[in-house]
Amino acid sequence: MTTTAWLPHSSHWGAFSARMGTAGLELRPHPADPDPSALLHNMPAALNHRARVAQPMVRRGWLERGPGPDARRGRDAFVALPWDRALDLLGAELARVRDSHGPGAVFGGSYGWSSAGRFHHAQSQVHRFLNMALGGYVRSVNSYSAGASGVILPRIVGTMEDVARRNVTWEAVAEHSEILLAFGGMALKNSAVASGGISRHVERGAMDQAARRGCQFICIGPLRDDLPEEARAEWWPIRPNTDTALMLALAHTLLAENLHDEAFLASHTAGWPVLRDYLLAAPAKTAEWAAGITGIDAARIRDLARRLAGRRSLITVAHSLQRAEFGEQPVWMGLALAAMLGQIGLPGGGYHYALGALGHTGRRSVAVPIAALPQGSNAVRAFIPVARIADMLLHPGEGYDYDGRRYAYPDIRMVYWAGGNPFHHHQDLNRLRRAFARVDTLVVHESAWTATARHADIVLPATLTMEREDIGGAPTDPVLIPMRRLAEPFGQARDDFAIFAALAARLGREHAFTEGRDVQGWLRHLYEPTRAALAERGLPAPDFEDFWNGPGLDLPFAPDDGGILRRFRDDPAGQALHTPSGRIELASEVIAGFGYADCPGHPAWIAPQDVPHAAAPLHLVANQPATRLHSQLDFGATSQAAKRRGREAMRIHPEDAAARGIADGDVVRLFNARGACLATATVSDDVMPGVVHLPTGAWYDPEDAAEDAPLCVHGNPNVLTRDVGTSSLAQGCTGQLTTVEVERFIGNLPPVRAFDPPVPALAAE
Ligand SMILES: Nc1nc2c(c(=O)[nH]1)N[C@H]1C(S)=C(S)[C@@H](COP(=O)(O)OP(=O)(O)OC[C@H]3O[C@@H](n4cnc5c(=O)[nH]c(N)nc54)[C@H](O)[C@@H]3O)O[C@H]1N2
Ligand SMILES: Nc1nc2c(c(=O)[nH]1)N[C@H]1C(S)=C(S)[C@@H](COP(=O)(O)OP(=O)(O)OC[C@H]3O[C@@H](n4cnc5c(=O)[nH]c(N)nc54)[C@H](O)[C@@H]3O)O[C@H]1N2
Ligand SMILES: [Mo]
Repeated sequence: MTTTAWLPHSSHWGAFSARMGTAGLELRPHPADPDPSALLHNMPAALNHRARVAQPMVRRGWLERGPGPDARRGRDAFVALPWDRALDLLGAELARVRDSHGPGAVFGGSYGWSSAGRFHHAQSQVHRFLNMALGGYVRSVNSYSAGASGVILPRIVGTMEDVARRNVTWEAVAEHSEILLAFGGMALKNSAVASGGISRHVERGAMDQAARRGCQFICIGPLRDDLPEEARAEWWPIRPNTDTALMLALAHTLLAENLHDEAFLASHTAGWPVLRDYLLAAPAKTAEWAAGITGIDAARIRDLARRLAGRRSLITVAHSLQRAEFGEQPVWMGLALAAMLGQIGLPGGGYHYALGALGHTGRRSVAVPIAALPQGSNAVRAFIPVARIADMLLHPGEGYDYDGRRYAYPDIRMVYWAGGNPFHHHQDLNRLRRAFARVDTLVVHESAWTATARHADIVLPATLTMEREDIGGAPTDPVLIPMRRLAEPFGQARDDFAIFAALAARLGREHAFTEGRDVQGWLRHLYEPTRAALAERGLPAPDFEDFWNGPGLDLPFAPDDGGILRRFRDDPAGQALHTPSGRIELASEVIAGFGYADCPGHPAWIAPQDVPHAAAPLHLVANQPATRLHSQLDFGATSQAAKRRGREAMRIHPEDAAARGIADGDVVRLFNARGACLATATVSDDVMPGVVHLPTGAWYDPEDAAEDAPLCVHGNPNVLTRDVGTSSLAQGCTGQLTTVEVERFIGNLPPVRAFDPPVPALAAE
């Protein structure tokens, strides 16, 4: 298919238009985008890459011996089958599990980002299918992004939506903020991405404008580049996972020097006396106390507290801080610090959880509804906190604590994944392999041979957005994009919708799943609420044909009104928060009542267990990658250009490199008690001493698949991270940080095979 016209399309990293030239796909960013993302360049390679899944494949052991636990998952050969045969086998297996164990034996949590179009959104498709055609599934709650904060924030201030989205906007930062204390920074690489799409990347410009006006940006974190140059920031390196101690010391100084806003604390918060007593109780949370924990000089801590007081200050806490042991604490203490400063609810001031973590934050909200596929209702009640998947599979029936209650893990026989990559997102991947070995059947829809696909029993090839028609949009972006098809499907790839419709037919539930609509029928149906709402407001509301043939439809924004925090500030009694006290809770009787030692009733310093020690003397920061979205399109041009010698680049401080005889460009081995991976060293003082930085997203590539804890030769840090919850409260993911040792790799360098498809076995019969 070659087209001469430029057709609109979209992705999580930006709206664009494209045409198929003779040399392949040509892309240009949305014309309104002031700062397009380089992640766009990952896309052209995807259309015909050898890593694509070309046809349905079934694992040989499963085909020969039938469903059942099998430690050969991830090491076995695959057999190509025609679509009808593969769908018949899968339909029969779904019916078997449902009939002999019930739908509660199917785990369909299927966590993952999927792709930008709203109809073909694979998460929504798989959930709808399992609800409509199977009678439900065990789901997952919360996210890897905000596992701890998603649970604690509603108990102490408001929902994620209120605190991380409809809060301080970038316009308000540009105009009003005077000092912005960013715990974990606000790296532009992160705000480049927004689920559902983004037409304008505004963060660089907003920080530039604020800094020019005189706003002081302070980046608290282990990496210098967690704030962009345009912010002209001070960089304060901090020992990882000690931010709560710094926050407590800032609070202590404010209190000791009477710089805190006693009136705001009295009118808008509950529990201040509890927190105040904790600040003063032995050991007093003084700057000297925190200096020993954080590695930051006590005099500088005091000075920072004085600089924050009496000005329009904004405290931001990145998601990353809570993706760590006791991750609830910095989220809570950051809020408490902002409450003491008394700026919450003022333009450009107060507390914005996760500002800049994504391109959804700091934005205004679109005032009309955006297409979303209805998922139906789930008849199965059982769920797990999302990052407890390996625990669930390894320990069926065992009890665990979560958010004030005791639950038992369900007994899962079948796992169904579409639109996510657990071998990207989960921690301690060697443990995850053992967990997946326990199930009867693992099904994956994928466009490429990710490690998850390689560990599956049934792999069904899915189209990319570029190979289908969809509607792109996000509730924080002012353009709805007709995502036109840019290329024919690769090999025999099918849309997830088509796969589920065919399976639903085999289960006698086709009409319930499709409602009699084809893709175009669904797009029209899902477009209608947006059109009707536009018409109701007297705005241009084209019919579907005109929308489909146009460049993208402009959507109105709701006003920038500061959200619930502004309303609460202005009228604390009339616009009370949905917390037990109706106020910001600096201490929570409810949380105290749970009696959790790992999450007490007020923000507290709890010393982490995973700290550097003789066998693992360095902190590892395993954060979001700058060159791709998670693991998506790791084979693309931008992602590949940043690798060195084919491996992921690991940054190390010159002192730590010298102590280990490591030179820039050396291949290194990172290891700890859980696993090991290779990477290539970049020696740089943009990372603080004592810390190495290896982003996530390099496809897991075990050297010898027969071993229990094989070396990943490509650089996936999740072979090293710990599969442990944040606390009994939220049980969130703690993958951001762990401890490792690093050494120069000597010996024969094993090749990277992550992008080579598995060698097909001959058909079994
Ligand atoms: N160590 C560590 N680990 C982390 C984190 C960390 O900070 N440190 N961060 C965590 C966070 S915040 C997140 S959100 C997760 C992200 O984890 P995931 O969301 O699971 O990662 P992705 O790589 O985006 O996985 C999406 C998968 O869906 C596939 N896909 C895309 N479109 C389609 C489609 O239309 N159909 C089908 N069938 N498949 C499709 C892609 O090919 C890809 O394999 O990772 C978490 N893991
Ligand atoms: N390019 C790109 N952008 C993305 C994503 C992606 O995969 N690629 N993923 C998106 C998703 S799903 C999410 S949830 C967000 C995640 O947003 P975040 O979780 O905030 O992003 P990270 O890059 O993992 O972490 C931000 C920074 O926190 C710092 N940090 C780590 N530990 C500590 C600590 O203990 N203290 C302090 N002060 N700082 C620390 C690290 O230096 C890191 O660079 O990013 C989104 N944006
Ligand atoms: Mo995330």
